[in-house]
Parts: sequence; structure tokens; C-alpha cells
Amino acid sequence: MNQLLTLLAVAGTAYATSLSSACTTSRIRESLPDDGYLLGVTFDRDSVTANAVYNSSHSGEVFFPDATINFCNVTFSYTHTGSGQNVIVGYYMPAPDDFKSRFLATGGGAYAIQSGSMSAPGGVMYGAVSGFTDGGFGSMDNDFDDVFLLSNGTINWPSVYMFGYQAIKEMTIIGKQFTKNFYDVSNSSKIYTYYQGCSEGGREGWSQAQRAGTEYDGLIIGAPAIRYGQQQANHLYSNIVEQTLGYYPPPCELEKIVNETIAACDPLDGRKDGVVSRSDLCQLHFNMTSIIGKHYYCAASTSSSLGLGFGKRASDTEPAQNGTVSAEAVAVAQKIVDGLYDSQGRRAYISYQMGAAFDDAATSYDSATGEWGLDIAGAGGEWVARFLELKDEDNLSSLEGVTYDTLVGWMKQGMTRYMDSLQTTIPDLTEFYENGGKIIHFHGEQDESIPTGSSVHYYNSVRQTMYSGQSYNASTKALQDWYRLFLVPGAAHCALNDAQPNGPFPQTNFEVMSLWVEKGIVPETLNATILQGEYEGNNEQLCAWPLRPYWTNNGKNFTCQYDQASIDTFDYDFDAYKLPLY
Ligand SMILES: *[C@@H]1O[C@H](CO)[C@@H](O)[C@H](O)[C@H]1NC(C)=O
Ligand SMILES: *[C@@H]1O[C@H](CO)[C@@H](O)[C@H](O)[C@H]1NC(C)=O
Ligand SMILES: *[C@@H]1O[C@H](CO)[C@@H](O)[C@H](O)[C@H]1NC(C)=O
Ligand SMILES: *[C@@H]1O[C@H](CO)[C@@H](O)[C@H](O)[C@H]1NC(C)=O
Ligand SMILES: *[C@@H]1O[C@H](CO)[C@@H](O)[C@H](O)[C@H]1NC(C)=O
Ligand SMILES: *[C@@H]1O[C@H](CO)[C@@H](O)[C@H](O)[C@H]1NC(C)=O
Ligand SMILES: *[C@@H]1O[C@H](CO)[C@@H](O)[C@H](O)[C@H]1NC(C)=O
Ligand SMILES: *[C@@H]1O[C@H](CO)[C@@H](O)[C@H](O)[C@H]1NC(C)=O
Ligand SMILES: *[C@@H]1O[C@H](CO)[C@@H](O)[C@H](O)[C@H]1NC(C)=O
Ligand SMILES: *[C@@H]1O[C@H](CO)[C@@H](O)[C@H](O)[C@H]1NC(C)=O
Ligand SMILES: *[C@@H]1O[C@H](CO)[C@@H](O)[C@H](O)[C@H]1NC(C)=O
Ligand SMILES: [Ca+2]
Repeated sequence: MNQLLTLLAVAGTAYATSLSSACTTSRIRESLPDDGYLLGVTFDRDSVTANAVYNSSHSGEVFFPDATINFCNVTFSYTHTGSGQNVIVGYYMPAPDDFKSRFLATGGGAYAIQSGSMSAPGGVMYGAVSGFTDGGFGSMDNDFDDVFLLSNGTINWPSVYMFGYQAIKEMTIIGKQFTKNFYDVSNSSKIYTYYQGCSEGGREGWSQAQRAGTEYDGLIIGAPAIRYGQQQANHLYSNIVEQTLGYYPPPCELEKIVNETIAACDPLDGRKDGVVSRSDLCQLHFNMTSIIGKHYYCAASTSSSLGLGFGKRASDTEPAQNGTVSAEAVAVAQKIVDGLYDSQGRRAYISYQMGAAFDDAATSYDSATGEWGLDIAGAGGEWVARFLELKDEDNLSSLEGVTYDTLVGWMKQGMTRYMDSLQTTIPDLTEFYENGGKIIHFHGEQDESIPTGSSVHYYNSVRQTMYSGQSYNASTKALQDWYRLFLVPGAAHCALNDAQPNGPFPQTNFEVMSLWVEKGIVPETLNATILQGEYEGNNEQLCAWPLRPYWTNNGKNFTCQYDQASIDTFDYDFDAYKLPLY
């Protein structure tokens, strides 16, 4: 900032530092990089929009603390030479006096590549320019799945690569130079560059680590939708279990199984707080067959499933459900938790941790027959119909004839077709590491949409690839210098978990990351806060994987312990594939 003031004084330029005088279309236009700054990119200088936004208040968010911010809201577009693709980018620019030489790239969720107004404030409040992109999908209101097919059977490949990794990378490269120009800082001065996103936004974060390693100093990656070919099809696994076992549990019965699992496994972590902080101990020590025969009751309701993004269903009316938990329901629950194996008993994928909600297994009620039946999970249905079968449809109409082997086939097909675009599991992060980059990767331990173990498995893939030949402890220690994974006790998919309200959430990740990158303060544990319930506001620390949280002294003393048996429950041999599954 001093540099800027000096420059202003010396040059006597007309650039005042107040937000209102800086936030003009003419200054934005002058601040755009030159055409060709990024090879093949031409800016549409007439497309620039800019408006100053004051006293924009944000509260109740899980990815950043409450704040009231001012910023210049900028959008402009550019084209890729030789293609008709028009890409719109958006940047929230802090007032010049508030700018702290930081840039934050943000991403989206489900098939959205951006969640601009929801994510961007999380950078502005820390003096960062926050950027987002429409991916070239036509407008900020369009998602990837809206443009993925040019027609039935024909893939719009440029949109796949834009969604896969290219659009965010371009938005960051353009945004950094634009930021320097806008604040009039020299080309040689450092702009600390970050990325933050969860779910699809988490996948986008990994896409940058894997393919834009020199652009970023710090990546904050939540519950990433990586291993895309497996992850998307996996949303159908619960339905296929129900169909194969011939039992469609009423939602209340599954909810009872979840509640009983939480009640039984809560104390295994040494602290009775309604939070299953050790789903691994739950898996090792709790047998769901003990729930058989327990009574459940749910009043008639109009329900809509919780959670962000994938798997969301339209609201439904449900009749009152009154019964006892059946052996069939527990068998369905256990098979879901076990994860997908092919008919030869080889593991093809993994599932949610015990205690997580069974969203993908939701059934629907047929009031004519009075029976519960198949309700195809939308995220999986759309994936197969649109992205594998290439039909302009939002869902599959049936699962007739679909077996575990069919699902494995879909996983292989998706992985192969999108290996170099959406799969996002390249485990060699050398470029990022050598550039000095840092990664905070977190995942709700009770995620009901993207298996927690998916993150653990990728962490291990990176560890083994980057430090091959080193022992488990040596490679873990080396990796933790720059890449740390934290499982969030009780947390759902990129969200709080109403069934475990006393669980913490790492809300201050940007602060923690900027301290790591800019001041070298290593997050030995990850700062988190209980954001609802009776302990709201309490601070908690999260253990860095592979250490696991454990409380002694009647729940009073917190430790991060090394527990081999627990670590082993997160170790998977995906022997249904001949290639390694990273
Ligand atoms: C923003 O809020 C501050 C403090 O409440 C107030 O003084 C100021 O006038 C507000 N600015 C605008 C543009 O509303
Ligand atoms: C930012 O600008 C865009 C484009 O003009 C507009 O659609 C959006 O509503 C603006 N956002 C805010 C917060 O002013
Ligand atoms: C694409 O296929 C769907 C059925 O899968 C059909 O409803 C739709 O009309 C087709 N669209 C075109 C443009 O042919
Ligand atoms: C800064 O870098 C950009 C892009 O390389 C270049 O166009 C511009 O002239 C440079 N500015 C200065 C002051 O050197
Ligand atoms: C499960 O527990 C929640 C409280 O977390 C409660 O509201 C709900 O009624 C319980 N469901 C069943 C089926 O017992
Ligand atoms: C749970 O107990 C049942 C009945 O004793 C047994 O058949 C089953 O294998 C056990 N399941 C697990 C996961 O240990
Ligand atoms: C649930 O069913 C049991 C046994 O049929 C019955 O005793 C009880 O009254 C029912 N509860 C409600 C709330 O309908
Ligand atoms: C997808 O279609 C199936 C079969 O018609 C239906 O059961 C399911 O509710 C649909 N899912 C969504 C999200 O529309
Ligand atoms: C690895 O480190 C943990 C925690 O420090 C320790 O308990 C364990 O014995 C070590 N394992 C080996 C093989 O050295
Ligand atoms: C840690 O979280 C607490 C709230 O739980 C917050 O007050 C504090 O500023 C955070 N520390 C850092 C370094 O982000
Ligand atoms: C618990 O922590 C307190 C404070 O650090 C310490 O004095 C006490 O010895 C610990 N108790 C146990 C049982 O570890
Ligand atoms: Ca607990």
C-alpha cells in the first residue's frame, strides 16, 4: 500500500484511492491486460461493467466468518481466438486502502463452476481480490450440464476442458495481472494467490494444483469431487443395493439407523457430545445389527433433503412412518457402508463413513400401493444419462437390469472418457510443491455425498507418488510440510450436520492459510469453531491426518493420536481396476 501511495504521489496520477473513484469502467478497461497477455485470449473491452458495493453484510456462512464488506464489482468477457467461446469473468475488488496484495480464485458446486456472490466475500474481507468465471457457458446463470451436449450424442469438448481446469486457470492468470494494473502495483511485486472451494469447488482446487502449479501459493480444498468417473456414478450405488437386496427402506427407518449409530459411536472418541469424531472406531466396534427391532416413528411431513449440490431432491410429502427397524434395512445400510464390489468380490469404490446420512438411499412413497420404492438419486441419474449415454436428459428413467457390475462398468467408462479432464486425480504435484505452494485439504467425516475416504485415498496417492520408497511415517512427515489433510468431526458435505450440531467447522481457513503462506505459521492443527447448538462459538482444533482425535479425562483433554488400526480402515485396495486408482 505504501508503494501505491508513493507511486501516486510521485506520478501524480488521477487514481484516487477511494472505492467510488476507483470503481469506474474506464479505470477497469485501462487495467485489463493486453490482448495476447494470455496466448489466444482477446478481451472484449466494451463488455466491462463496474459498480461499487457498500456495506454488503455476510453472516451465517461456514467458509468465512461474518463480515461487512465494500468492493468494486467488476465483470468483463474475453474470447478464445478461433472459437466462438465467450467467457465472462467476475472480480470483487477491495477498496484500494483495504487491498492486501492477495488474490483469491473461487469455484462452484455440483455442475456450477462458480458461486460468486456466495464465495467471493471470503476473500474481500481479507483484502483479497476474489475472482470467478462462468466457464464460457453463456452466462453466470448457466451450469456445465446446460452446455455439455451440442446435441444428443455430441459432446461439447471445449466446455469439458473449461470445466475440468482451464477456465479457473485463465481467470486466475488474467485476474492477477488485472489486479496489479488496477491497484497500480509493480509487475515484480508479489500477489499472494489462493484458491478456495468445496465439493465441485474442491475438485476445481485440485485441478489447479495438478495443472497450474506455478500460479498459486495456497489452496483451500474442501470435500473435493475428484475421481469423477467413480464419484458421480457412485451416487447410484445405494439405489442398486436396494434393488439388489429387494428392500426399499422408509426414510424414517434409515434415519433411525443413523440416529442409533450416532448414539452408539459418539462416546467411542472419549467425549460424549453427540458427535461421531471417530467413524473409524465406529466401523471397528459397532455392529448395526444391534439396531434391528428398535422402534421408529416419524410424523407425516413435507420433507426436502438436506445438503448442498449433488443428490438434492425436490421436496416430497411423506406419510407417517411407524415401525421397527428390520433386518432388511440394516442389511441395506451395511451393504451401502461396505462400498461397491464387483461380482468377483473386487473393490471398485468406497462409501460414506458410518454415522453419515443415507441421502442417496432415499426412497419414494407410492400412495396408490402404500409402498416405498426406488427413487433414483438425481446426481447419479444425470451423470449416466447425460455424461455417459450422451442423452439430453436430467435423469435415468429406470435401473432395470442394473447390477453392481453395471455400476463398475459405468465407473470405468466415466474414468476413461474423462481421464484428462474431469477425473482430477493426478498425484504428481511436483510443480506446485517446487513453487512453494501450500494445501489445506479438509473433508467432513460424516459427508453423505462424497465419501470421506476419497480424500484420504488421494492424500495417500500423493504421498506415495511424491515420496515413493520412503516409509509411511517419513513420507507423511515430508508431505505435511506443504500439504495437510484434516477430517472434520461430524461435518456433513461442505456443511454443518444438523444430526450432530456440536461438531466444529473450519470457518477461518483463509486466515489460517494466509498465515501459513505469508508468515510461515504451520497449521499443526486446523482452527475450527462450533457454529450451531449449545456450544456455538466454541473453538476446536482439528487433527492433521493421519492423527485422529481422542479425548481423555472424561472428554476434557483433547489429543491427536496415532492409531494404526483406525488408519487401516481408510486403506483401500481398488482391485476391480487393472490400472492404479489414484
Ligand atoms: C455503511 O455503513 C456505515 C456504518 O454504518 C455508514 O456510516 C455508511 O454511511 C454506510 N455507507 C453506505 C454507502 O451506505
Ligand atoms: C455485479 O455485476 C454484475 C454484472 O453487472 C451484476 O449482475 C451483479 O448483480 C453485480 N453484483 C453486485 C453484488 O452488485
Ligand atoms: C434428444 O433425445 C431426447 C431423448 O433422449 C429427446 O427427448 C430429444 O428430443 C432429443 N433432442 C434432439 C434435439 O434430438
Ligand atoms: C507488466 O507486465 C505486463 C504483461 O507482461 C506488460 O504488458 C506491462 O507492460 C508491464 N508493465 C510494466 C510497468 O512493466
Ligand atoms: C433422529 O434424531 C433427530 C435429532 O437429531 C430427531 O429429530 C429425529 O426425530 C430422529 N429420528 C428418528 C427416526 O428417530
Ligand atoms: C454383525 O453381526 C452379525 C450377527 O452377529 C454378523 O453376521 C456380521 O458379520 C457382523 N457384521 C460386522 C460388520 O461385523
Ligand atoms: C405406532 O405403532 C404402534 C404399534 O402398532 C402403536 O402402538 C403406536 O400407537 C403407534 N404410534 C403412533 C404415533 O401412531
Ligand atoms: C429420476 O427418475 C427416477 C425414475 O423416474 C425417479 O425415481 C427419481 O425421483 C428421479 N430423480 C430426480 C432427482 O428427479
Ligand atoms: C509412526 O509414527 C507414529 C506416531 O509418531 C508412531 O506411533 C509409529 O510407531 C511410527 N511407525 C513406525 C513404523 O515407525
Ligand atoms: C480461530 O477461530 C476462532 C474462533 O473459533 C477465531 O476467533 C480465531 O480468529 C481463529 N484463528 C485464526 C488464526 O484464524
Ligand atoms: C488434562 O489436561 C490438564 C491441563 O492441561 C492437565 O493438567 C491434566 O493432567 C490432564 N489430565 C489427564 C488425565 O491427562
Ligand atoms: Ca463424541
